Amino acid sequence: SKFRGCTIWFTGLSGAGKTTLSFALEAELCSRGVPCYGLDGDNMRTGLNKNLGFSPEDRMENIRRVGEVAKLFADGGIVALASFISPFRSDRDRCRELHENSGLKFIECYVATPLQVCEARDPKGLYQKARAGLIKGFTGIDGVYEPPVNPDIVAGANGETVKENVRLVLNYLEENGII
Ligand code: GGZ
Repeated sequence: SKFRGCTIWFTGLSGAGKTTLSFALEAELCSRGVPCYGLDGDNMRTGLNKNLGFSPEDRMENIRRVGEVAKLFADGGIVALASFISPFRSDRDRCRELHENSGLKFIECYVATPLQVCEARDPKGLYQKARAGLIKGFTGIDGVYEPPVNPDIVAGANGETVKENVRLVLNYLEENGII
């Protein structure tokens, strides 16, 4: 194939736009004939990871399993698009190591939408519930989020449109010989 498999890992707060960006990117890659597959809470937490909640231990295990699954996709020549809060730096770093030990590229994309913007969007009303104390340990409210120190790509920090963010990631993939 003229394409290489890899994992693009989107990290950021709830409501930051990780899944939106990865869906738009998936559509664009598909239209160019690049094999790709989106992994997110909706398809991982309802199946393989349905026994996991949101304690720090469960999030660690969620990310560990997702990392292993993404690696299998990447190894199969597919661009795996993983969209998870993945709040802990060490968990993301372990996913990177797992890939690089197998000679696979791991691209960390920080979707850096500020908490204030995420909370104003509140598409599922979860921030409101977290503020009211109805959800404990909600990321950004009373749960930690450790931003990447040296992300490969930063999207969404300055109110870019989805289209602009898709462009940003595509440019990176082109410049790095992935597509
Ligand atoms: C954060 C939570 C929580 C808590 C439920 N903290 O906006 P969403 O709804 O779709 O994104 C959030 C999703 C996070 O799942 P992840 O698998 O990405 O998380 S992690 O990487 O930390 O394992 C949110 C919902 O689940 N949700 N409770 N306490 N987000």
